[in-house]
Amino acid sequence: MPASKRLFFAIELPAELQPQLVQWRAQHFTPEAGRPIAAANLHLTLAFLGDISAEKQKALETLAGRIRQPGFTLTLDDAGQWLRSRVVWLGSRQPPRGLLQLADMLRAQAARSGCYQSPQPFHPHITLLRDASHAVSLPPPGFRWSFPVTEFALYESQFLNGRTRYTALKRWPLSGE
Ligand code: 2AM
Repeated sequence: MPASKRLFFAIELPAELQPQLVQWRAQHFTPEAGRPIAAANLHLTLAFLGDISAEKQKALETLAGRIRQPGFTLTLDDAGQWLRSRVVWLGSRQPPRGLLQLADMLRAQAARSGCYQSPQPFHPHITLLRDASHAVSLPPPGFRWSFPVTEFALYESQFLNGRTRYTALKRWPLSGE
């Protein structure tokens, strides 16, 4: 009997953007602000699935493969902190409609397949720091990165040797009509 995996759908950041964000983060947040997410782990979650069986994974992969949606441009120009979940994040002041539609579809498919979905509205974000339990001062506005999103992926979250590692298991193109 195969073990369950902890899975989520997400958007990967372009490889060249990862070091830029890490550098910007180091310039604007002190080490006491929180625990930085490793460059390779930076991502934008679309739908969190939790620990699911291989069978449910397969069913959700089939549904994800049926999504037909064009790509979109994602602009990162907003930052914030959620003290409740103790994260500092990067996001969009105006998330593109394509991003919200994609997340809605994946979250609806996940919910119909029995994966609990938070009733809170989807707020697309890239977690930069965890364990940020004290209010931090946020970088002044004016930062901005934009990149085309042409695919989304199913990720596995593993905790190995004291570290969290996210691995893309499967990718789907955002391919228009
Ligand atoms: P976060 O960064 O805001 O914590 C993998 O854990 C990804 O799934 C993270 O991006 C995390 O968002 C997101 N996620 C959403 N709901 C989650 C949950 N209930 N438990 C763990 N991660 C969750």
